[in-house]
Amino acid sequence: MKPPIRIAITGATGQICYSLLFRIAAGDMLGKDQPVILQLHDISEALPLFDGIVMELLDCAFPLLTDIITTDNPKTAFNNVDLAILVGARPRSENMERKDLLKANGPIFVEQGRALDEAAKRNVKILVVGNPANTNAYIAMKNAPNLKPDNFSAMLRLDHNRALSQVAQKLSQPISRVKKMIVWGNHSGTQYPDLSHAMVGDEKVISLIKDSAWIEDYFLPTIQRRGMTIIEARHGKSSAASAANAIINHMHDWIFGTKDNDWVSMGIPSDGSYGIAEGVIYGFPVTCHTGKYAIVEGLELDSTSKEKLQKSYQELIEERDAVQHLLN
Ligand code: NAX
Repeated sequence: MKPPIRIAITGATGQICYSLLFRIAAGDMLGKDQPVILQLHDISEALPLFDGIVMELLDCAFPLLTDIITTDNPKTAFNNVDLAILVGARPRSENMERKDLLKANGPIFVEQGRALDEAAKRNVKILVVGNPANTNAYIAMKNAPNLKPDNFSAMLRLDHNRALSQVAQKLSQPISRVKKMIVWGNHSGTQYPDLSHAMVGDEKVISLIKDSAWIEDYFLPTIQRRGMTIIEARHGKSSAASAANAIINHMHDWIFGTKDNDWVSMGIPSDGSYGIAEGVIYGFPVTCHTGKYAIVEGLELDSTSKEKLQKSYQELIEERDAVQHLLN
């Protein structure tokens, strides 16, 4: 048996985690031969909710689940972890502006960045899911000076999967044939789901989709507003099972590598590519090999795409400026 991998998960009594924990414990993320230790964090008020979750995890009799730790202390949660999935955040309430959400959630990621810096393994892989995910990841990264920027990432994979699925449906193709999708930018309404490099088999998606109006009038707004559409359809509850699935995809590909001749979208610190300033956590097309991600370089962008990339970048710069006081 392999030694267990330690996985910290925050917001672990929330709705995304109610799907996520069970799939990780079943081996969906790290494989059916990889034992795991779950180090679960939530705020003090939520601790009683762990009782039922732990009972249910035990009742599944997962052979791979070696141990479960529950805590309200980030340092205990992050102690010696190989992977950290930061889901915990205050949800956006009605009439709450994006900047209010930043104000409410920013300090969480200051504390968690510091705790990761102190307690996690030096090669820890960190995924920030809690919104606003890109800027929260940026705050955590800036508060963890002893970790490297490439320890950090933010989740764009749900947007990426949504885009794959819409194209597969439009062209009546199996999802597995749709490749080279990109979602650039911020996990927000300014994100840019870009079909210009996407392929089905040997053919370009944009030549297969004859009507360009479908792309501008249906595809882009559908992906950009999917989160809100789900909230309406689920009577106020946001995406949960699909978000958990995207977390599993993101971590799996980061660890085990992306497929040949394909890439995925991840929010990662820019290295200056595509006009995005170094360090900004931005959605890029990336390939992963031997546990490391790398931006796909040299893609041609037309002027419309460049404009859309810049729009999302400007939003991230505004978010960064709004949280200056939280940066180390
Ligand atoms: P829930 O409200 O069900 O759960 C949130 C959890 O965070 C709760 O357990 C709560 O106790 C905990 N929490 C609250 N304040 C905290 C604090 N100060 N420190 C630590 N934990 C705290 O939300 P859920 O539906 O699970 O969503 C979690 C986050 O994921 C939200 O921020 C949501 O917006 C974000 N999402 C991000 C997505 C992405 O693609 N990046 C997609 C799905 C999701 O919308």
